[in-house]
Amino acid sequence: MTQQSSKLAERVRQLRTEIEHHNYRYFVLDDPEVPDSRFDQLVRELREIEGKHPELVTPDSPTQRIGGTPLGEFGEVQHQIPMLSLDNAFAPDDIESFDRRIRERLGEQHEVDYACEPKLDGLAVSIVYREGALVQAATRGDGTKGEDVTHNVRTIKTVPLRLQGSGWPAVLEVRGEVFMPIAGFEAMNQRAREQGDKVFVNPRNAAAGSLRQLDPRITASRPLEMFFYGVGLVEAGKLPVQHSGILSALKDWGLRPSPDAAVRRGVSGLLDYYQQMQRRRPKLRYQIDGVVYKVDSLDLQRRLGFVARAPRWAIAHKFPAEEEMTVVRDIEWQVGRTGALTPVARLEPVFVGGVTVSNATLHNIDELHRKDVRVGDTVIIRRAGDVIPEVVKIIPERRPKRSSKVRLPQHCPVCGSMVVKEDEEAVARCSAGLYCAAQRKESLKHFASRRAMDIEGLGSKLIEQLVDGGLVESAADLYRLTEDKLAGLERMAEKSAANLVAALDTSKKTTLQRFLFALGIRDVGEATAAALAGHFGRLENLIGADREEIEQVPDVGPVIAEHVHGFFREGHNREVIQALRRSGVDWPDVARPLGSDLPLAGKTFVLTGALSGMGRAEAQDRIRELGGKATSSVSSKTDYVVAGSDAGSKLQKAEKLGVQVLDEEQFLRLIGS
Ligand code: 5U1
Repeated sequence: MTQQSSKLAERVRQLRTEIEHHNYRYFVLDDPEVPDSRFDQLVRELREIEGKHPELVTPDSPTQRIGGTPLGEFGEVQHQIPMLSLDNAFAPDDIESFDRRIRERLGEQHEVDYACEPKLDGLAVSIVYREGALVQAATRGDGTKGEDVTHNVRTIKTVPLRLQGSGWPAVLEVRGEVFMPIAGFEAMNQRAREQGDKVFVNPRNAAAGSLRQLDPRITASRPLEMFFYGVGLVEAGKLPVQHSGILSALKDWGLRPSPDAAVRRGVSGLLDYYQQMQRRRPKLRYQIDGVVYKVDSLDLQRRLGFVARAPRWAIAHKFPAEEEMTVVRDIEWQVGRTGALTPVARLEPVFVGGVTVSNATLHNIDELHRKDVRVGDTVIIRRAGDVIPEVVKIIPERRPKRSSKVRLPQHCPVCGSMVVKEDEEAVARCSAGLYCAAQRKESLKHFASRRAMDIEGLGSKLIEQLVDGGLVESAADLYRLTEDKLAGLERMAEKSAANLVAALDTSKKTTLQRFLFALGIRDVGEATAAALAGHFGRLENLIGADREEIEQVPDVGPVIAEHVHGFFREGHNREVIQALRRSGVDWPDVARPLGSDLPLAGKTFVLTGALSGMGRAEAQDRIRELGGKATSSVSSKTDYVVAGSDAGSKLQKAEKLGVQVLDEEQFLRLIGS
């Protein structure tokens, strides 16, 4: 070897070590040391040298994730140690029995320590590292034989091609779950829809479909990740004697375990963990279908052994299914605050996501036609967390013989006025505005809501009674309600009537921002209302402004400006505003110190967890640019907590204090990204 080529070989080694280190910081520790540009520069340099000197390329080089030509078929891999399955539990009683069986078998009086982890809804995969290099990856298959997916697993960026650190066994088989994060799944399906390609039903199917590609370039283009949860074959090396210790060792070697893994003691510890993860489930960036408990001590695991194909020392505690099958009894149209017609499926009641569901949204007519849902269809319903249940898809094979396509009604089902649908809009609307009782009711519900006029005790049911009974037509009528008038309503006690009148009185002292938000102008959310209030300072200035002036407000585009301008040109709206003012609804003028016309002026934010689309510093900068304040601890003065993935105690505190929590998507919308 010439002096120059040995220098190059040394540089290649250095670059690989540095790139692998940065991969580890980024993917495993979630704490990158260098900006992306520096990382890209290192990879570029390595590619350049390898391009000019192919003799220096090795299979474990970070440039070699996508290698070789597409396969004709998958090879078969015999698992040296079978990949077991897990028994399932659903109720707390099942967990008590599991713990009792374990303690009886062990003759143990004391509480047992369990390693707890989320159970990812993905695909179990085994990977073998020899001398620290990834040599084989296989699916679980039937537990004894799987498919060789080495070429595809190599393309997953969170799977290291070489182990980090030191002390790993000469042969180490690791096992874990390959999954697709929800955001990646949705983006991928969106692209597929745009290109007229097949869409995947859920992230699990998408992960399985992506891993079972004969062409690794396709797998490489899919947003797959992997968490590791255990080991199989181990040769020439020692591992810690507790499962939790093994997970720590895997992490040190660059094999990322779930960040939510924890050790808990006894049944109460397990049930506490279950509830904690169930609360977090809707906010996680990936799907889980339960949690897994494993006896932490490997010695106790060995003493407990196996029954059939499942270990006695582990169990999966499943969450209630988020998807279920049921039948559509009817499809009705609901009219919203802005007249939007939403098709709603009335269902045979079904238990899903922990509650009984009998209605599910179909979003809008385009969505309804895309899914082609019809009365009598058997459908899959999804309810995740507190999200409104929705129809995922129909089962075509179960469609009754005679069924007909649902059509958009020509007239509003509530007031009979014409329904209009602009070509470029997905929604169809009732054209009657506030003359439509449905729109009136929804506008009043919005007007009274907590973040608008905050009229305590004026809930949906009561508003419906008031409108149906002819007591209230517009928001101004609310302030003309008296105890006597209210007392005539069904189920209205004297005390409640007095309380409501008092609450109405209290709500009169408000802020311009809240008042503007309460008016329910189309597309004017809280941030836009704040921006308008800050910019114009006084309502009269906004009412008198022309469209161009309104468009000057940060983040107000031509469409919103048109809605705002149009709203105040409408005589009926101005009359209602005057009547409200005459009833005593009032606010201080907005003082305009520097920056107060920015949309987040006066709002305090706390960020917790990781955002997938931007770094924390960038998010904080954006908040400040828009006039808001980014602080680090949650208090009752915090306006919003932005919860990224793996959000921690700040999220819990926000929930306890009733502070509004935004997920990444809501936050991005708020900051206009
Ligand atoms: N998190 C996790 N998922 N999971 C699945 N751990 C885990 N362990 C498993 C399986 C099938 O099996 C071992 C307990 C044998």
